[in-house]
This record gives sequence, C-alpha cells and structure tokens, in this order.
Amino acid sequence: MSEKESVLKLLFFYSGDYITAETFSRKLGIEKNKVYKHIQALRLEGYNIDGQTNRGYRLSSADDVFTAESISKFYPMDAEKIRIFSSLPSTNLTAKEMASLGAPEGTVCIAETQTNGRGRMERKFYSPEKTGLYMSIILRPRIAPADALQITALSAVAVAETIEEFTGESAQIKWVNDVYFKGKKVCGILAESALNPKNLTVDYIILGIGVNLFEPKSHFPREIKSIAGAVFSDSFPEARSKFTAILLKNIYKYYGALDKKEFFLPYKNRCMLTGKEVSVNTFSTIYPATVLDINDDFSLQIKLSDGTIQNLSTGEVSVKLR
Ligand code: BT5
Repeated sequence: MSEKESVLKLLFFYSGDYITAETFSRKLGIEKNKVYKHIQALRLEGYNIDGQTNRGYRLSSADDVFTAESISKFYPMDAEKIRIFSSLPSTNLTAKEMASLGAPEGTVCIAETQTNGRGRMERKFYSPEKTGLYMSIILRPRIAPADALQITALSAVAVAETIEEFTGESAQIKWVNDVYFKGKKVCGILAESALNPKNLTVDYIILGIGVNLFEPKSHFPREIKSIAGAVFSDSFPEARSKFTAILLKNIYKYYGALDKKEFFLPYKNRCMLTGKEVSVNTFSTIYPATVLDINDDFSLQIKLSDGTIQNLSTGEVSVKLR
C-alpha cells in the first residue's frame, strides 16, 4: 500500500475525527511534512478533507466517498481486488476482459455510471451517475455449467437480505434475476459464464449486479418509470460504500458454502411469482401459465392451461405477471 493510501485508510478509520500530522507520522512511519502533500493529492482526487491548525485533518463524514478503501472499511477485504471506474460502457464487459487476462476470483469491477449497462437478451440496464451500484464480480466456481443459475439465485437472496438489513422491510425476488422492493424493481442481475473449451467446465462467471439505491435527480426515464424503484428515499454518508460492503459480505456467506445451498429456502420464501398467473415469453411464443413452485435446481415449475407441468430453467425465458 502506498503512503497516500495509508493516509486515506487512517482518515477513514477515524472518519469524522481530526487526526494530527504527528499521529499520521507516528502511526504510519512517514515524515510529518509529507502528510500535507498526501492530503493535497487526496483533495485533488475529490476527497473532502478539512484541515485545522492544531487539530489536524478530518474526512467529511457527509462525503459519499466511494473507493476500494471506503468499501473495505465496512467489510474487510483486499482493497487491491476492488477497481472503481468513474464511467464504463458495462462493468460486465470490463470484468470479462479482466477475467480473460487472468484476474483472480473475487476481483470486483465497479463503475459510478454505465453508458451501456446490459440486461439479459441484449436489453439495457439504466445506470445513472452516483445513484446506483453497478458492480461485476469475477467468480471461478467449480460447478457444472448447468448449475450457474445458482449464482444468480444466491445473489438475488444476498441483495434482498442487504436491502432488509438496511431498511428493516422485506424485499421480494422475481424469478429469476430481479429483486423488488415496495412493488418496484430495484435490482437486476446478469451472470454470464465462460466455459473452458477443453473440458467444457465453467472457467469463470461474471456476476453483474445493478441496484438503484436512490431515485435519480432527473427521475427514471419514461420507459421504466412504472416498474423501476429505489431502495432509499434519502442519501446518507458513505451509503454506496456501506451497501456494497454488506452486499459482498452476504454474497460470500452463501458463495463460500455453495454446495450447502443454504440460499434455497430464503430464495423460495421471497419468490413473488408462486401461485400467480403469468405470461411466459420464450421469444418465439408467448403463452399463459400458473406458477406452482421453485424446484431444487432453481427452475420454475409452471402449469399450462391444458394441465401439463413444465420446468423453466433457461435464462432465455421471460415471465411477466398477468
Ligand atoms: C437485468 O436484466 O435486470 C439485469 C441487469 C444487470 C445490470 C448489471 S449492472 C452491473 C453489470 N454490468 C452490466 O452491464 N450489467 C450488470 P433484465 O431482467 O433483462 O431486465 C432489463 C429490463 O429491466 C429492461 O428492459 C427495463 O425494462 C428494466 N430496467 C432497465 N434499467 C432498470 C433500472 N435501472 N431499474 C429497474 N429496471 C430497469
């Protein structure tokens, strides 16, 4: 870690309190006159740091700082694995490039805004600046390609639990990859697998998660106004860092014990389609059905109007409430 990064880490550690140049120097083993230089460099990067003679320096607690360090303050992890970009076409695409160049499991790629945020089947995910979390995680699980749906499922549970931890209110999951809160879609998940061509096992999975944390100032665009919502009505200090940290903690809780599938019941219990009349869109046909249940492999069990039972497991199917 560079000296500047250590200075930032200490500012975060004492968030809201002043730290003297002597304390920086003593705790970090750097020369006192260099502290000011690092503080100035951090200010140029956008950190809001107060300085007062005799009291030292303080990071403004109202600053919605969003950096690798600010995230790892709330969930201890290797900050070097977190990359935050101010703008990207799509974090999934950048993460894919990083993974194909050998980036390790657990590498996190975040953008403050996406100019071409992607949903399933080439749909778009609206990703305005600083009001949402747009994140892709590189995972290298030892699973069969058919089990990749589990990664989407566990992430949906992790997002729902994170929302519940912050708000105290329940969130629902719309099979397969959407999280709803107060009747509106607040999160979409796009997990994309790459196979190893030699043995056709999973080489890596890019787990892309988009969460609307706040309503954008210019509001949601007309096309999604009626379906999209936000988790929080007001901002709070370090909101994006805290939410990201708790979400990563919740994802790893399940991912670390993937074979136990402890996310199955939490998924099933939050499933908002069970018992509902839906339209199934396979992109060649649309037909009505009733949702019966979620199967162990996270496929959706439906009943057609002639009584036939079907299990939908592919991501190339869209299900809408009727
Ligand atoms: C999804 O697809 O919802 C998956 C979205 C995944 C986004 C993340 S962000 C980080 C990573 N990088 C990426 O490029 N993508 C991932 P789908 O189920 O196909 O839903 C897409 C539909 O959701 C659109 O056609 C709109 O109707 C609606 N939608 C678009 N933007 C939205 C938003 N911000 N909030 C709620 N709904 C939205």
